[in-house]
Amino acid sequence: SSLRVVYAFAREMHPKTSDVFIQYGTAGFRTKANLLEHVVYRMGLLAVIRSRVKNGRTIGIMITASHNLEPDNGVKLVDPDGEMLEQSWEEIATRLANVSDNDLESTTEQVIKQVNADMALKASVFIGMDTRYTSPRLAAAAANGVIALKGTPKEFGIVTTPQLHFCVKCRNDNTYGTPTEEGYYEKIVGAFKKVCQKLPVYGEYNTTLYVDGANGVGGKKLNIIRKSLDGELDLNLYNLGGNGGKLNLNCGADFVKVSQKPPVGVEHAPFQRVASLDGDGDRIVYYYIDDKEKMHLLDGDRIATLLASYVTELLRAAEATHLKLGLVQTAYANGASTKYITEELKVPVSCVKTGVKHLHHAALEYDVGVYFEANGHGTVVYSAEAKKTISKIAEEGEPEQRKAAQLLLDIVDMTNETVGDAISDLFLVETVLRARGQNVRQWLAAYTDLPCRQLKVTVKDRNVISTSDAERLCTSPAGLQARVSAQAARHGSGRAFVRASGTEDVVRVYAEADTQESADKLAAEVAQAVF
Ligand code: NG1
Ligand code: ZN
Repeated sequence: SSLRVVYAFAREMHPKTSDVFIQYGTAGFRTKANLLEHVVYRMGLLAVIRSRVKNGRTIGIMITASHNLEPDNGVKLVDPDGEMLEQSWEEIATRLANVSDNDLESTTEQVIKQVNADMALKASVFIGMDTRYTSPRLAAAAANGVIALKGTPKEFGIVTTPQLHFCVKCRNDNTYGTPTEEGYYEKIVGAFKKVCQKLPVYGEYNTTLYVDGANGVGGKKLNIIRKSLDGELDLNLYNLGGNGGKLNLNCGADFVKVSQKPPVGVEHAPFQRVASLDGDGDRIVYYYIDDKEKMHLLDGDRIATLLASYVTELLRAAEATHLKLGLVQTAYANGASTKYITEELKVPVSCVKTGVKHLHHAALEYDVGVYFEANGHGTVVYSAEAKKTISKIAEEGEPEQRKAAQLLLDIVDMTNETVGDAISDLFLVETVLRARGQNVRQWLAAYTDLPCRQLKVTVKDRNVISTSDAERLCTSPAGLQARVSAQAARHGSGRAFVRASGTEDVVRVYAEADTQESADKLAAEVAQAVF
C-alpha cells in the first residue's frame, strides 16, 4: 500500500537513532536536539490523526525547548482550542515516539484504530518553531510526518509558542481573531493602543520599559511591535540574539527567577522596570535594581495579583460582581502572595499541580480565572457568560458602568486566553500600571515576598518520588515527608516540598522562610534528605 512507502520513507529520512526512552512530559518531548528528529516526524503523523479525530480541525506542533539552553530542543502538540494536548493522548504520543522503525507501521495502525480516526477526512496542522539552529530541520521533519499521512501542514516559521497557540485557536474559531502573526498583533497590540487612548499617562507611571529578550523569539517579535506603538510604550530591547548572545544563557525569565540575579546583557538604571522573557516567549517576570544595586523581583505571583486586583476593580465599577473571579497557583507560589490574595484581595485561590495544563483547567472553573506559575507562565481566561455579560453592560449600562465594561473588553482582547503569553502579559501589566499611575516600587509595595530558594538534585531514579495534595506532600519514599516537615518546622514561616521535574531528569526542592539565610538553609537540608 502507499502507507508502506510512507514508513519506508520514515526509516530512510528520519530514522530512530537512539534507544533512550523518551516521555511526553509537562511540555511535550524535550531533550538534546539530535535525539529528536524521529520523534518530531512521528508527532507529525500523530497530529494528522488527532486532526481527523477532531473532524479536520487544525492541530498545532511547536518546536521549542523554551527556557532550556541551545543544545536542547523539544516538540509539543496544541489542541484545536489552542490548549495543550489532551492528557489521555500523552501516553499515545509516548508510545509512537518510542517504537522501533520496524514497528512504526503497525503501531500507527493500532493508534488509528484505538482513537477511531477516519483517515478519509482532511487534516490540517500548523507548525511553528523557536530560534534554535536545530529548529528548521525539526520543523521540516514534522511537516514530512504530516504529509506522509496526507495532512496539510502550514509552516509559520519562527513564532513565539503563544503565537502558534493563538493561530490554531483562530483557525478553528474565527470569532477569536485572524490566524496569522499579523492577526495576533492586530488583536493584542491593537487592544493595548485602544486602552492607551482611554487612559492618559499620569502619576508615577513612566512609558519607558526595558526588556530582556533571552536571546530568543520574544524579543525579536517585540522589536516588530515596538515600531507600531506610537510612543505609548518606549521599549528598550536587550538580548535580541545578536552580538554573540546565547539563548537563555545567564539571561531570560527562568534564569532571573531561579538564580534571583539580573540577566547579563541588559543595561541597568536604578528603579527602571525591566521585563524578562523566556526563550520561546511564554513566560515573563519583571524586576528592577535599586540604588544600592539590590535586585527586586516581580514574579508570576506578583503579575497574577496585579491583574486579579485590577480586573476585580473593573468588575465592581461595571457592577458585574456576580461574575466569580478566582486565582490559580501551584505549590511554588510564594506564601506571602497566597496570603495577600486571600486576606487582602479576598479572592478565592486554588492550588494545583505544576504544569500549565493543570492551571488552565482549574481556571476554567471561574467566570474569570487568573492563573500563573511563580516562574511567570500564566494568563486570564473568561467564560462565555462573562464575556456576554461584560459586552451587554458595555452597550447598555450607566455611563460609569459602561466605561469600566468597555475597558474590560479591551483587556479581554489584549489577553491570549489560550496559554501563558509573555507579550500579552507585558501589555496587560503595562495597562494596569498606567491605569493606576504607578511605578514599579509602588507595584512591589502590595505585599512582601517570603525569601525563597529553589534547588535541583540529581538522583538515580527521580520517579521514586510521588506526591499528593498538589505536590505539597511527598507520599514516597517512606519517611521523606516527615523529615521535610520536621526541617521546615525549625524555621520561622518555613515551608518546603520536593517533586520530580516533568521536563528535566532532576528532583526539584523548594523552600521558603522568614529570612534568606533560613530559606537557603532549609532548601539545603531538604536536598540532603532527598539525596
Ligand atoms: P518541571 O521541570 O516539571 O518543574 C518546569 C516548570 C513548570 C513548567 C514546565 C514547562 C518550575 C518549578 N517548573 O516544569 O512550571 O513551566 O517547566 O515549561 O518552574
Ligand atoms: Zn517557555
